[in-house]
Amino acid sequence: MNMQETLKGFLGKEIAQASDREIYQALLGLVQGMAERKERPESKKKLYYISAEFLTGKLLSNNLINLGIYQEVKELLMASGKDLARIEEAEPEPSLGNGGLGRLAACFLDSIATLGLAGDGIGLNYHLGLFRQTFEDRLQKEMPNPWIEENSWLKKTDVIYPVDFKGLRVQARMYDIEVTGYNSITNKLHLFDIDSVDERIVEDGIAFDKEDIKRNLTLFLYPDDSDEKGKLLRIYQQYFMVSSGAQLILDECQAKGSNLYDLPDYAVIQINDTHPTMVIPELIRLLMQRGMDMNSAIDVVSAACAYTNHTILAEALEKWPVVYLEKVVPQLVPIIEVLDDRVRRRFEDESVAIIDKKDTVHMAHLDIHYGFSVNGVAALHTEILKNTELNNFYRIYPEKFNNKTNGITFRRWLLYCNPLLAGYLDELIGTGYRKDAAELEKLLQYQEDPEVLDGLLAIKQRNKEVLCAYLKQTQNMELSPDTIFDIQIKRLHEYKRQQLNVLYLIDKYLEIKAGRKPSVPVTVIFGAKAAPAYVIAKDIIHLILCLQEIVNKDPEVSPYLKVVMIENYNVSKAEKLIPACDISQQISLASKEASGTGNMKFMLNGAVTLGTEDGANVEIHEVVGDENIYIFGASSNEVIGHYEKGDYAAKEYYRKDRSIRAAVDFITGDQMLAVGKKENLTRLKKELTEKDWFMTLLDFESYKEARNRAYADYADRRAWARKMLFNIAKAGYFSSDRTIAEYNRDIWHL
Ligand code: 26Q
Repeated sequence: MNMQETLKGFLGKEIAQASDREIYQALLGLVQGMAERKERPESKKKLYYISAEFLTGKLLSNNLINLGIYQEVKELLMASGKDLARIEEAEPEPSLGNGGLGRLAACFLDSIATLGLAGDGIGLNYHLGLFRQTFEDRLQKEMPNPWIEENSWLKKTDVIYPVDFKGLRVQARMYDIEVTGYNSITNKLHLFDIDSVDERIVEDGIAFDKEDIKRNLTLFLYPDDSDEKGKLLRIYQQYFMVSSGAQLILDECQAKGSNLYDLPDYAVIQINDTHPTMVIPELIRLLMQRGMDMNSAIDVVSAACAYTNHTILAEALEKWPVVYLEKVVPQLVPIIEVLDDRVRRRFEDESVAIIDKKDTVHMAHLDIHYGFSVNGVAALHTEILKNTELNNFYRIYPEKFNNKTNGITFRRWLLYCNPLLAGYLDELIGTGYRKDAAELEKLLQYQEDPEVLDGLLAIKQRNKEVLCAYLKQTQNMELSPDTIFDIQIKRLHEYKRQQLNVLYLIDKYLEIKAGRKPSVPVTVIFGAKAAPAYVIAKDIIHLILCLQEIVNKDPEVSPYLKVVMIENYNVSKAEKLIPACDISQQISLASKEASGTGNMKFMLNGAVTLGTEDGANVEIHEVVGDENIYIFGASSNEVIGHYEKGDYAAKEYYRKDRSIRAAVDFITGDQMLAVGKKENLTRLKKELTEKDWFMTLLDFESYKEARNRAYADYADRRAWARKMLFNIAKAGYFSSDRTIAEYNRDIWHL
């Protein structure tokens, strides 16, 4: 049967007669059928990528591309007057992640399947995922984000495992999502859930009874854990995930003939940050239940588990009080005590203990002692782990530490989101780069070719027009594609320094008001969600929204500068913003951003980075060279030095630098107070002048210089296009196919 007949079969009517929703549902059925019939990898050993987040984004188009039928389906629909892009709008976006770590897990699953490796994901099926963000009175409001429909990518299975909490047994049910590789095999993402979850307990935004575990267990991703009840719920969620996952792993290995003593020949478990760390004691517990002695169980588990670290921020390194674990998972406590005891017998150093003097369990320490590999996610990040943050561990286990610089899947972040550029690359260098990203370098032969340079500019212009139309339609914003598109999209966090970007904009606003008009007009776009309990982050969102109001409504300024805050920034919005970007803002305080992956997506789509020497920016700088990136700010060594000496004083910068003072004072000036809330704005100003833990003011001058230089360079269109070309050509290294090949070569050995 041909595609048309199959699709009509699913629809039960002519394509032309069907609604976009009906066509979406039909394509879902068709794709799922194809994916199920695809080849599965056959191998003794399998990778289990266990993660609290999988930020997959929408799945329809990605699957059509990976199954090799995107073009055919698109044309087929077109022949009946249907537009695939409109049909995609009918698909709800699963919101099973916060940001980088979750999106990385999704890119990895794509690459694992593409490389034909046997590797499944294990996670949780949050019904409401991460909150949906709305703006009310220029403040962030959180709303539930239901994404599961009657007919969805999730397939309910009959696989059920009991999970025991103190005084409560629940049944974990497994749901599966097919993970199609690009012209390759299919793996699975297993998401666990319980049948008794009840969305109706949510009231007033995203508030709910945190103690009603049977009804709330898989409702939300990372419920607010600013209080004890929230922390306990997080432990419930984490244990639920790892216990179901561990049972699945052991069952699958035994079914393949493992006697469990040889578990490491059958399974390798990649622990995505510390959120799934309890899988280590849980596996030990289950192995003992299945008859193994404790010493062997510890050895077996240690040879099967590997840990990835994604942060050096102290507040993100998970620590659980033993008393909390006692309340939720008392069965793990004696095991963790034994694990700690063994460490204490071997090492006197208190700083490497698992349970500290205050009876708190350090999850990362458990991973490092009882896993065989510890990796950072960019070269600089891994060096900081080895030399500073985890130095005491590095000295004990130098052989465990390794770097795996992050990557992104080019299927979603080039072929799908930027078809014009992908098509043009096909014409210029052939399609080989689609499987072997390093082939993008072939583009370098065109660096002096005016026709190609103009071609790249024309594609960027077209993508900007498309974005303008979308923002007109969705946010009623009038924007001009004939301006520089300068974009910062990522979670809101003080270390990422959206506030630095804002201070620059205030400074620019004041300059324009003083009659110094920029030669090229600029459109500055932000997209960011703040954690619901993160007060200062929410204040920064308020500041951006107030500034948007002031700048865009000022007829003297708005012809030269526009500020746009995207509502509910998510993967689908990133796919629209990134291809239209000229300048990619990657301005974290050096040493704080483990890697960043947005930086790679922008580069691949021909944006030029304005950034600090942080995370993977360092490696981007290395491959593109000084000419094709704008680097500014203090180095990570300088920053680490300031922390060690405690000698950074924001007040000094505020006092000494007139433009800093004017910009900071503007935050609580009359104009701001006319549109914003005094409480929020004064709190933020105070934070910036009296604390400024992430050293915003330290880098202000050099940021301003670099950003102005980038704006000036933009005017020489051909020279700018050459920078774009270099960025695209050198992006191959940042393909997650390369990253996954390295994980497999050094860690997984599949
Ligand atoms: C921890 C404790 C309590 C509550 C929440 C958390 C928590 C939740 C989410 C801690 C960390 C996260 C997410 C971290 C994250 O997304 N890290 C990013 O990972 C990317 C992929 O490696 C990197 O590129 C980014 O640099 C890093 O910030």
